[in-house]
Amino acid sequence: MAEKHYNASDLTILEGLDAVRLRPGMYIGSTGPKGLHHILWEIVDNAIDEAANGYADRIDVRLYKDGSASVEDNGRGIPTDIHPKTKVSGVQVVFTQLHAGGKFDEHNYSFSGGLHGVGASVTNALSKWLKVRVRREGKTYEMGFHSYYDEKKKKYESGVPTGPLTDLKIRTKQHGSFVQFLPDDAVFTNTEFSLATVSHRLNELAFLNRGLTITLTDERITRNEYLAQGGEAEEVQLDLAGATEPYSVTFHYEGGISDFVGYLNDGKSKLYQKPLYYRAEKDGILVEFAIQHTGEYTENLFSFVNNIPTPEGGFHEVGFRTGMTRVLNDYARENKLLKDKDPNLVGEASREGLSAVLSIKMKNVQFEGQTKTKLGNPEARTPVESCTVEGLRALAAEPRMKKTFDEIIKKAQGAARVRLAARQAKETARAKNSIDSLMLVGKLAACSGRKPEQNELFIVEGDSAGGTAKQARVRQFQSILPLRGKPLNVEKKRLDQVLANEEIRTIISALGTGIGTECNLDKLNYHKVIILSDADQDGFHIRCILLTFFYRYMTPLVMAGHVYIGMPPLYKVYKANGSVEEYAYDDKELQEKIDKVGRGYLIQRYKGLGEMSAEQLWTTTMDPMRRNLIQVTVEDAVAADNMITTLMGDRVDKRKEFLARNANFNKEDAFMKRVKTKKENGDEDE
Ligand code: TTJ
Repeated sequence: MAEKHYNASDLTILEGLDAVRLRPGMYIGSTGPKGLHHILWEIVDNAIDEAANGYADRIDVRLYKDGSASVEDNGRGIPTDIHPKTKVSGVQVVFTQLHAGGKFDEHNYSFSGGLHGVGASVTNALSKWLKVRVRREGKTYEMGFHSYYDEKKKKYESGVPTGPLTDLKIRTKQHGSFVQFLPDDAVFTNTEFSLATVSHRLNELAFLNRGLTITLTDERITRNEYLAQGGEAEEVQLDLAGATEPYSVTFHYEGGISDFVGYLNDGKSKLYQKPLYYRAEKDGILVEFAIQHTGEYTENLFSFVNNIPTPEGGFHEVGFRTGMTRVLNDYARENKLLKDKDPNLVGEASREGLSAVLSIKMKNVQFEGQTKTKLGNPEARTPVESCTVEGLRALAAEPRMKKTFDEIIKKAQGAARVRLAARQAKETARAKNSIDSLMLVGKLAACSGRKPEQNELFIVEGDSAGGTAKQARVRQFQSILPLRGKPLNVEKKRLDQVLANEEIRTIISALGTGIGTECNLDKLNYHKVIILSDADQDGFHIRCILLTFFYRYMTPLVMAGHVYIGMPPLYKVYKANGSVEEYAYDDKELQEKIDKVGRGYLIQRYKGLGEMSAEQLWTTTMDPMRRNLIQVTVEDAVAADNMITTLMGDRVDKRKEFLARNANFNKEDAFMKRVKTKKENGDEDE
């Protein structure tokens, strides 16, 4: 007989907070930065629920110098009365029982399946301490919890009350909940909240919950410090108060997801001025969407389920797209924009240049896909489709909307014509494929290894640097693809033109995945695709163009984290006698290296990759043990799309201003700030 390790009492203990401690990953995904932020979102989600149910209209989030964070709402307050079954206060239940909380009310849309919605007790279990203050029915209550190592029991005690829920005897007319906690550094690899991450998510939540006011205050940094770092301001104006006041920002959108679409389309030309908006409930699913067509050529649909982004799509997106195509075709036929003999407009064409936000709320959510961000509930499809049809039909029936819908149809018809031409161009390109592979032989210095997981493709700016890289590489796993000149600007081109470009075709053939809807990562030849460009304006531009191409046409490649940016050093600090040679990747590091080398040093500033010898390029930029690689992730697709539009779009003024503000084109450049990145072998998550 196998040994019996567990009995019923073991199980009940393990179901408590100890289980969370033992396997944090099971509850929050990881103990890296994602997991850290997750325990903040658990608390924020509770406050959002209270607001979504109409009981709160303010949420204040604060990040403190000691590393703790707090969330406060002006809702009803977490229940303080004694729970009849457990004989402890509602507050204690919420913070010590897994899965406890208002979310499991019948009236609420509870989250499950994904990682969100594991409950506030998980935050408590993974915090050094947690404080709760509740104001309700005129009274103020407080309760604390802590986690510590119990020497006697030789184990960690997690989320233990420091005392009972206490009535502070402070009368108040206000009501709400305040929760502050310090993430435990024994659990998380890094306990520093990221202002950019928190800010981005709270902004998104404000868009998704119209009318709600969310403020974020970061006590770790003053307003002036924030502005000096670049902030989001166009013009930096420091003031006296800003020298001492913490940085604070407020998110509030009366228009909700319509404002979200307006934000996505900022700076783009629009087919009609106001986004179309609709909201309805069907079969227990709440559906809300806002759409607006632009003059661009790609589709931008941002979907959410229970306020959680679903970049991998799923059944709700299928329903939405199907519904849209149906209404537009019906409209076109009824208004004789399509003749009886004309074929239907294909959905893709009617979504060209579309920016849309789709937000649904439903119960028992199942998330699927590579990154668990795809809605797997098939029952979501039909209700979303009928709400979309109902909403768009109602809008199209309004006489004042005629011009808008006519414009949408006109644009779709134009797109359909171009698509036909594109398909023909693509077929020609396919026919030429064998020729392409032949052309590659001359350009691509392919590696000898046949294991894609180990192989790296360096896309190198310029033939000369390409030559150096070919000498420097380890032939076994490193391939070099030199790029001559600039690849074309993808933003402005349609698919057929992108495909016609030789540089782009070379990249597509080298990677092997195919593009667009046909992009298949199983066929990827290189698990690391490394862009290596000069640390100057041209290099920055080339990098942006390549990233735009990957983002738009090989999205899965970026999503799966296969795209990297190689970081050549900016300086060499050395001694004339050759006894010392140090490399610096930014100005801060330059000073450190100068200090380290001491007297009698010389500095070489690298203006381009071409100035380096093969040996130098290898040690500083290509050797996996020593190089500085930055992994590009498009978690922040909204910001990336915005930046790409600014940089590559029609707004020359914006682009110039953007480039002028970001003179340092290396490590700290704007792209790095806006598109989240991580260093190679950094976090274990993401
Ligand atoms: C539950 O049903 C009775 C009335 O109060 C409902 C409730 O749970 N309200 C509530 C919880 N409002 N705010 C919260 C909450 C806020 C924060 C910041 C953190 C947590 C864990 C809960």
